[in-house]
Amino acid sequence: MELKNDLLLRAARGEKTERTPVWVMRQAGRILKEYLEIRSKLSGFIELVQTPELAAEVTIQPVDILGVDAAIIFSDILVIPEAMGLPYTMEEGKGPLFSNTVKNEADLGKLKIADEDSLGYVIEAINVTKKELNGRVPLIGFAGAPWTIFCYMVEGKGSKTFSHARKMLYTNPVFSHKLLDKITDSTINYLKGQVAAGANIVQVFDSWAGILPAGQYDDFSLKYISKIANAITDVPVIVFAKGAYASRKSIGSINCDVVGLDWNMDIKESRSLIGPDKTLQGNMDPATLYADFGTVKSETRKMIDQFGKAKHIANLGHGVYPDMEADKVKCFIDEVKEYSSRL
Ligand code: 1CP
Repeated sequence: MELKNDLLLRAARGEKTERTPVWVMRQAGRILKEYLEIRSKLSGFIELVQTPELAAEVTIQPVDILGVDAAIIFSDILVIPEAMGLPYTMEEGKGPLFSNTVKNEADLGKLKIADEDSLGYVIEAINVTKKELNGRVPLIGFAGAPWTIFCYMVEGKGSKTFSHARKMLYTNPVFSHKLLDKITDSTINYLKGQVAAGANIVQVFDSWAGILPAGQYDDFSLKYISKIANAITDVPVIVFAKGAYASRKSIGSINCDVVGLDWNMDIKESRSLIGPDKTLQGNMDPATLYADFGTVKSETRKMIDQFGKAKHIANLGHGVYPDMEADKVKCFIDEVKEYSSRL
């Protein structure tokens, strides 16, 4: 179907656009009261993710309420470990918890390679979302990067250090690569399924990129992201590797279309490391949205000025936080649209 607003896709391919497209990481399911209303009627987050009609509804809310230039399918990166055989629960206020972790060859042997059938509820949510979006804006599909998923599968929960996962890289690199391979194959199947169902672009979230030193990052993470980028041929691929300062040059050399920057990555320096070809995404400090409206606007303009008008998708440097006001997020979005269309 023809998209009425395809700014994001054109910018991702490096084409000129009338203005800078904008969306916000974690725009669905964190800050909108309309989301919390739906969520409060259900047993929890997992029920929402697994009910396609409701997942579609909360996916579209930010398009209607905030005016973003793309929707991102409401799901989580942790559906992959689940489909591979590690179920999780979402503990209120604490985050995810896995009852089993991957410790040895026997655990690894029991893991399945996920296919789109094991994630049918996400594929169905994409089908419903596409129908209801009716071509208004593109739909972003996503998955976690294999390294970030490895962190949860080995650790079993969120962590500041992911020391069990990091220990595994040093004590058993061969095993680590086998697990990363299995996650990568699962992720490729999953993303291909999302694209077949109608996702117009996909983002790979490497949220825990920043805890690895550069040499290990290239070997244990970027290699697998690169494999994914090579396998997804029909739509643009965005790679967001939070904190991967030392690896920006190598990220610039893989076969992706867009590189996401976090808010500590200097824009000019990143452009010179990544090179002129790729589109950059980001990167205003999310905490700016705690400031007054005037500051939100002036910081947004500063960001636009540094990226310039071409080859940029405006976003925050990481997701919005749950206690942020929707009006401030909207102010950021409106200012990107207004200011960039005057350039
Ligand atoms: O825009 C959106 O919010 C779309 C849906 C979405 C996305 C893109 C959710 C829903 N999660 C994610 C990605 C995700 N999940 C990432 C990568 C992006 C990032 O770095 O923020 C990560 C690391 C997760 C894992 C996760 N899921 C955590 C973090 C745990 C930790 O390590 O501390 C948590 C708390 C979740 C739960 C979750 N995921 C999404 C929602 C709405 C929620 C909250 C669940 C609830 O309602 O209780």
